Amino acid sequence: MKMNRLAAVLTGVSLAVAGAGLPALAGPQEAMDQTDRNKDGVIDRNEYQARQTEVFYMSDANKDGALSVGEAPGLTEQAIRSGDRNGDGKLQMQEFLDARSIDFRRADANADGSLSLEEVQSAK
Ligand SMILES: [Ca+2]
Ligand SMILES: [Ca+2]
Ligand SMILES: [Ca+2]
Repeated sequence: MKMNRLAAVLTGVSLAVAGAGLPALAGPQEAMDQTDRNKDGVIDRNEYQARQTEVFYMSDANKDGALSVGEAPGLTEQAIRSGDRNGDGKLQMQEFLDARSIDFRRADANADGSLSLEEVQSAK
């Protein structure tokens, strides 16, 4: 199964802390399984945000309430800069969630406010 960025983000792989018990590789189906809490087959905004909140706490290794470079694989300076609005070089929870909600909108191809497995699969 091909891995894409959205699936990686949802499963925490791209922002995973080593040893957090996450699979080394995850695909869209795993992303759905971990995120679709009410098991209706789609990820709505609340589910998405709840999952991102978990990923944030999992990734915040030093527990300072922000994600900094190197705290998780894939958390590059560039990745942080794109969401860092207050310019402190870290992603606070709100900055992180806002950046992720752009991913959600981008992935929601038919703009119905939820992500189907297909949309997660074809997300870039
Ligand atoms: Ca759901
Ligand atoms: Ca941190
Ligand atoms: Ca910041």
